[in-house]
Amino acid sequence: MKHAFAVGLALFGAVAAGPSFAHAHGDHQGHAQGGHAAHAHAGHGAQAMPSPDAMAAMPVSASVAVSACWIRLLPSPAPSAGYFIAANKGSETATLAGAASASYGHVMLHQTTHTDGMSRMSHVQGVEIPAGQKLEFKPGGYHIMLEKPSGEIKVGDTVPMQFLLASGEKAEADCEVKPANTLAK
Ligand SMILES: [Cu+2]
Repeated sequence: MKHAFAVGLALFGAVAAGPSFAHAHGDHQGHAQGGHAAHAHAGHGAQAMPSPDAMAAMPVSASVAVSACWIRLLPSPAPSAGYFIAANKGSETATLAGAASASYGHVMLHQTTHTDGMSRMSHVQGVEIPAGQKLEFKPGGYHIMLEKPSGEIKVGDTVPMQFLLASGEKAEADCEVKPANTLAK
């Protein structure tokens, strides 16, 4: 993922350099093509979470903020679920591509869907948050699935969580650990 992050920076560089090369149409096209391919690659790479070091090096988003994060603790080895509100104060759609925490070895974005009275859970690659909108991750809908706790996690603990955006930025929140019978914050 360090690679994908570097590609993201290169893409930014290509876009920033664009106007100065506007007269050289051929070159500009070349940059645009390369940039597009790099972007697609970075998006694909977001399926695998970056290393903790890479995550730590990512800039914090100025437009996307996560709040009201809490975790419904289930006894291990059952996965616990995390819920929160992601607000996009920016002027462009943001895509939440994943989450990570030092307290869990495996964190995935999930969605619960209900069809014909059946409820099922699926892994989602990315969740779009339109400009100016809030998206609530709550029981029965989007959630983060938390597996492989790195130590004992108890009700009342606070778990730091990092949220990866497809832009290569991150948002951070502290999640309050609540009992299994909690229905909403
Ligand atoms: Cu799930």
